[in-house]
Amino acid sequence: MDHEEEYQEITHCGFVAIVGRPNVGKSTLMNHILGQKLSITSRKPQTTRDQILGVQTKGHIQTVYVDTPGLHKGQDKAINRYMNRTASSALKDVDVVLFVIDAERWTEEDDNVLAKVRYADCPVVLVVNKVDQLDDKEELLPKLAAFSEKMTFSQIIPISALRNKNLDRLESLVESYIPEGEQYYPEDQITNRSSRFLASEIVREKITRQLGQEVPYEVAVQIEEFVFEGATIHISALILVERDGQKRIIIGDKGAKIKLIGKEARIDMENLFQQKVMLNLWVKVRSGWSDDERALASLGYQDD
Ligand SMILES: Nc1nc2c(ncn2[C@@H]2O[C@H](COP(=O)(O)OP(=O)(O)OP(=O)(O)O)[C@@H](O)[C@H]2O)c(=O)[nH]1
Ligand SMILES: [Mg+2]
Repeated sequence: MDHEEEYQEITHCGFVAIVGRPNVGKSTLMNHILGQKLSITSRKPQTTRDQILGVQTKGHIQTVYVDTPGLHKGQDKAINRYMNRTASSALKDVDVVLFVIDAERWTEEDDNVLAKVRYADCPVVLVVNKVDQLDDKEELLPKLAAFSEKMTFSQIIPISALRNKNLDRLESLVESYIPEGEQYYPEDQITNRSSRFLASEIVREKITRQLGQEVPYEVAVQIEEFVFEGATIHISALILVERDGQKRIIIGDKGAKIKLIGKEARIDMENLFQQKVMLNLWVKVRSGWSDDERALASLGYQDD
């Protein structure tokens, strides 16, 4: 017998889709499990637009979390169709599905998600998030009982992603479903996304967080320059909006708003890249980009 083979360590590797309607805390959950901010988050729905992988390698187990855009209805631009398609496709070829809901209430949009996860051919775990927001803790048990009627879930786990409550239990459960297999990513890799992509998302997060209701959905960010010069990364980002009024809002009075967005984005980039960053932001109007398939593809919103 070949001794090398005999002593070879058995490894595990698997994919975990994080799905749910917008704003339930999917990206917060992935970031908090990984202990690293990879996916942008905000109080507004439809923050995430793409699949973003978060890779966690703990010794012999590699778990690849797939954060997805919130599945939604009622808007039908090309960007909405792209987001819904992206989220639905994550349900294929994964080993576990985490169906995230808000403990506060089950909505029609959750029914819409349920209709999709029902046919997943792997275990589906219902993750009941934001339990910290329930005024009365007594409410939780009857709520969990009601949610359990929706379909036969493998498990139902109440958590607070933001407050790191019960995440260790969720992680152990997820790991129990990860099959044997060769690890897909090197152990020091944490995402499939490029630094350019992560930089553009950070800018989009700051815009989403800084601005009022109507602007965020119509903003895209394109990285024009990403160059290393000595110890500094020089980054130029172009912010695309749909209308002239939105450009004025983003720039703000005497440029105050865009200055703030730039400062916050730079701080996050320096944390993520562990390097000094010089960031330049530009705003441009490109009407109709969010409903134009070709414009979307040129901005990187295209199916793999
Ligand atoms: N109180 C509380 N807030 C939370 C919790 N988890 C997430 N949030 C907040 O909920 C909001 C939405 O969080 P996201 O992680 O962006 O939600 P998402 O499901 O990824 O949203 P989309 O990308 O738009 O689909 C943010 O303001 C989070 O801070 C939680 O456990 N408790
Ligand atoms: Mg998200």
